[in-house]
Amino acid sequence: LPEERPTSADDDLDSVASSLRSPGPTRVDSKWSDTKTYSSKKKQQSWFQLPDGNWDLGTILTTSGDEVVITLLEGKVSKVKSEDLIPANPDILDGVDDLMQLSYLNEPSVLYNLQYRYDRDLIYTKAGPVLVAVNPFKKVPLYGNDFIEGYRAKTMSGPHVYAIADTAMREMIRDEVNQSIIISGESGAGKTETAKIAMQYLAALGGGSGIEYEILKTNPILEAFGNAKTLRNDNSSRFGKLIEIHFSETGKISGANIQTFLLEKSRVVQCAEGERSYHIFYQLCRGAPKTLKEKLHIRSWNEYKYLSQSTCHAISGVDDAEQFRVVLEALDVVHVSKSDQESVFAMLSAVLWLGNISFTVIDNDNHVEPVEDEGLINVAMLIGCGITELKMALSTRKMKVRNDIIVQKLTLSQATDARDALAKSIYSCLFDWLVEQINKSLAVGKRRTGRSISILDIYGFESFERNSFEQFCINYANERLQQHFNRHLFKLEQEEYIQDGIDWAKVDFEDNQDCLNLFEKKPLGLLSLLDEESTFPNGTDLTFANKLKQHLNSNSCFRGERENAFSVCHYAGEVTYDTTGFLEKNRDLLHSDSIQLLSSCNCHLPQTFASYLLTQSEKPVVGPLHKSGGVDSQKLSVATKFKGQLFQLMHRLENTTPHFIRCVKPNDRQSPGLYEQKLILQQLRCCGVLEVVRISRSGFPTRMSHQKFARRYGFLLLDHVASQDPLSVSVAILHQFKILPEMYQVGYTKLFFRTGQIGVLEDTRNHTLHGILRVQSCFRGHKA
Ligand code: AD9
Ligand code: MG
Repeated sequence: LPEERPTSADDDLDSVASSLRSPGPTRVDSKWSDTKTYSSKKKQQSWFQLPDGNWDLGTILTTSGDEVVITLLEGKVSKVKSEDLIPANPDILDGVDDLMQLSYLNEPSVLYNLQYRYDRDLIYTKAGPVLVAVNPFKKVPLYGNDFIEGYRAKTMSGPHVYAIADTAMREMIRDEVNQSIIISGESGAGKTETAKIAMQYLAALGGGSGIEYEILKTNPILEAFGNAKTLRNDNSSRFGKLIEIHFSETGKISGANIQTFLLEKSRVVQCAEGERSYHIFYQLCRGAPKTLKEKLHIRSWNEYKYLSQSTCHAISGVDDAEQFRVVLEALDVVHVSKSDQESVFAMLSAVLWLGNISFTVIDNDNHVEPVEDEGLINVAMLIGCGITELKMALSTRKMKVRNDIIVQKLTLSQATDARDALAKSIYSCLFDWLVEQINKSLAVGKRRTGRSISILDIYGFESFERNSFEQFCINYANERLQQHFNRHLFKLEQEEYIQDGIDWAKVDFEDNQDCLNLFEKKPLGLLSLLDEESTFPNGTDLTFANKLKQHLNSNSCFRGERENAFSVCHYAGEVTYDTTGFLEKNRDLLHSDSIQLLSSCNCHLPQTFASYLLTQSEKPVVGPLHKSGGVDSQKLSVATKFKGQLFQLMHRLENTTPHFIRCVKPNDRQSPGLYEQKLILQQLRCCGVLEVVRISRSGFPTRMSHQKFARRYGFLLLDHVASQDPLSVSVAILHQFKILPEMYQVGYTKLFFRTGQIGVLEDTRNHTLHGILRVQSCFRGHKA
């Protein structure tokens, strides 16, 4: 009988980390495989790793010592080491809808199972309590009213987002506990689509008041203003989102609230080749009616510097003008008045024209003045300020020296930064303002029941060639979410064992608290040190990196790297961050001159934005403290604000019953039918799906009711069993096959097995059945 190999948590982290470091072929990795628990037997199907890193299924022909001869699928015969083989599951387990049902839980088996289903458009699979969704990149016939009705009436089952939403709905009503659906995955994996599918289901079941229609209409608005085409995803969300949908006692939707996280502002002023800025800009340029275009001075996309930095301006299959009409209609639905809509478009036009403002050098010190051209005039007109005031705000900075205010001229690069900072601030305030309007429109009525289902669509773990401040924040968020995930899962496992009355030996599971401490500890954690360095006038990205190395080198989750870099051992692997730009992005300064300019405008949106920016400034101090005691706004740093949001989010989630959906991207080309094993495996590791498998491996992952077990294997019994009740038959089978007591547990309703155990029984069952069939056919042959 196979022996269970104890796995150490350190082994696990190391192997994940090293696999991320070297993107080459996946090693035959003891972590997720049952290699050691498996003795190669003749006829047994096994996974064999090809030189390209992919796995192929082979059948063992002969074994001698350490060596095995196998035939691979295309008929090729190879001689391999038995330790390089990983057991495959019996055919009856092909495409099981829950990975927990696999007898052999190993990476190739999990990959194969997902692929088997994916090839049949079954894009959803359970991994125990987690739903795995593999992006089909095409329309799949799994949605719509018939399916919604099927899942509602329980005539349809099987893994599905609808099933998750349905469970959330039922548990909310039954247990009177708030629910959350937590969706994660990397860019382009399908999080936003999945969130929309869940919303559709909840809207269909909880609809009636009309508010569900408004909720669905928030999607085109937020996507227009917060999504953009990137190299990874034509419709990439550049912000995180939590939507909380409230229900009445009878399960009808009574309102909703949206919270957003960390919008990527830099995209407004800077955009990589092949990518686009936010969709709304192109929609406005292409879809605005002529009168609006004339009134707000809207031109073609290629006349704007911000938009023409990238040659990419269209998305195949998307009609921006048509989308603009969709957005207009959605804005009507969420009660943004026509005049407010016009103000919104005026702000967008102002942002675009800001990018066209240029400067001329006026003295030998490289000081500049804005050129008084169309760009400058249009911006002043659109935001409602004087041309002189705008020129001043863009080219000078007021400084307080003792009791005097002096005016300092800006250099070209300072002025350009001031201009871009203003554009970014206007855009991000506009985004916040829109979310505020949406929330007013969706506000929960007076009859609050306090019951809600929240859907979280947030960026997954990111590890690129070059990782910057954004990845730092995103990965920190994922570290927090992972802890939430682990703790919940652990609790669930425990509950199921206790419910069925079995011995619960504590499973060993990895906590990522050390890594979280590295981020959060005060005063010597990554975030504190970042804030501290951000307040130093002479702080630079290099002094920041040095400070980290000085204080954190002894931390096991931290590694100092060359000059401007450091590495963090995340749960999903080690990531190296380049500190270039960290301090500036963390400070995210807008000069008080610019805020004052906005507050002096005679249009209501700029004034509102100024008040947003001022309230941010009143918070604790971060931002370089000028030796002269400058009048620059001093505000909460980006990282600290994000941490605050994250704590609030975790607090909200902790009071809910979570449902996890892990989205997986099968290829980088956004094309249907292409299933790239290596890419998928890496994601499964990063999003903790294999961690679920690991946790279960330490316990008793295979479960079968007494009835089913007795029915399936009862005929293998050699001796007569006195009592025919399923429990007695089951126990007799266990005895006959000499299954070691530590390999199973008998619960009240189910038998619980350690991994691999059912495989042994299943093999015997198959051999016996084949034997019977052979005897039968011989017998028939004789008769003939
Ligand atoms: V990002 O982190 O915001 O860049 P997401 O949100 O994970 O990313 P998204 O939901 O935008 O990815 O999905 C990317 C594309 O995959 C969509 O535009 C669809 O074309 C495609 N997709 C995703 N899920 C489905 C689906 N269930 N059915 C069909 C899908 N197509
Ligand atoms: Mg998205």
